[in-house]
Parts: sequence; C-alpha cells; structure tokens
Amino acid sequence: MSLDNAALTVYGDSISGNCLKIKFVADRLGLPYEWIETSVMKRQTRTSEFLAMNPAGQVPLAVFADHGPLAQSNAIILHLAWGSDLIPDDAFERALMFQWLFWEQYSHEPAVAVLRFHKHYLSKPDIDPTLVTKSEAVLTLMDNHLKDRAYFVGTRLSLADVALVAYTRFAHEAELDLKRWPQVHAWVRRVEDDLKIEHAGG
Ligand SMILES: N[C@@H](CCC(=O)N[C@@H](CS)C(=O)NCC(=O)O)C(=O)O
Repeated sequence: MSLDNAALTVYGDSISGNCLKIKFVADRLGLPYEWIETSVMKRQTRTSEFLAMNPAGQVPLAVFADHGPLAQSNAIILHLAWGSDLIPDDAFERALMFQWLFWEQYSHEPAVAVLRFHKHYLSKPDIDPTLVTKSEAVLTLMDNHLKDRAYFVGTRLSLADVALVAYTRFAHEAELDLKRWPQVHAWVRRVEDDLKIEHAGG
C-alpha cells in the first residue's frame, strides 16, 4: 500500500509486542505514520475518546484518514503489507503464513506475552505455573520448526516472522532463557537484523 504523510495514525504502547509489530512493518515498508504513545498501565486505552475509536479498549489501533480505525495487530500488519514482499505470492505459502499468525494469537501470545507482563511489569509473586509450561511448549514447537529452515514460511522473511518475533524477543523478560532453544535464539537475531531493530535480548 502507499500512504501520504497524514494518512495513518498509530495508537500504540511501546512496551507492547503487538504494537511494535505495526512499527516494524511500517518502517520496513517505508510507510509514513504518526505514533501516539498510549499507555496501557496508565489506562489511556480506557478514556472515552479512545473507547469511541476502539470499543475493545486495546492498542494497537491504526486510524486511516480515508477509512477510519482498524484494530487487531495482525489485521493491521496484513493491511499495511498487502502486495509487499512480506506476504508470500504463492497461495499455499500465504496460507502457511496465516496459520502462524493465528497460532501466534491463540497459543503464543497468551502464554509468552502474558508471562512477561506478569513477571516484568506486574512483578506478580504468584505466577500461574501453566503459563511457564505453555511458554516452554510454544518455544519448543518453534525450535523444532526452525531446525531445518531460517524463516517460518518459505525461505524469506514474512509477516509470520514479524508476528512471532514480537514477544519472543522479550522472552528474557519472562525469565525464559532462549539459549535453551538455540534455533529460536538464532532466528530472533536474524529477524531483528532483517528489520534493522536492536537486539532486545542483548
Ligand atoms: N489480539 C489483540 C490484542 C491486543 C491487546 O491485548 N492489547 C493490549 C496491549 S498488548 C491492551 O491494549 N491491553 C489493554 C486492555 O486490554 O485493557 C491484538 O493483536 O492487537
């Protein structure tokens, strides 16, 4: 897609992997946008102004000058990247990319992102142990998938990698040491380099 300078406003919290997905894709594609920092911890997603744009009270939220608001991180990155090299041309590879995007939202994010939030941001003393076992299981599944490939789909970076790296790169903040999952560890570095972003895990 192409956008002029005033066409896209992104409401996002910079500590959120879901929000950073939008930044990574827009920056990679050279799409201009205005980022409005919107803190979840300060409940800035619960103001009447924000709820009027997204009744779900969540970031990220993309507001397109010509169409209006669009929520859900993976819907937003799909819209921004449609027609770009971040989405495979081949129909089956594209379906595989969707497979990983749905898995990310249903299985990965509810484990790894929630564990990180509870440990790193809420410093909860009573962490649900199933969050740890679920997070370890998703990282093991990813490590097995990456044993004979550099990217999740095909031979190049796609939205599947962008969505999955968003919280995996913060695994250390969930006290998950990626050295236990060496393929995932190397893939995180690879994708961070491709996206020209800092190595979150140092
Ligand atoms: N499935 C949504 C999840 C969005 C989400 O959970 N956003 C969090 C920040 S990562 C949020 O805004 N939480 C505030 C709240 O739910 O009150 C997506 O991918 O965009």
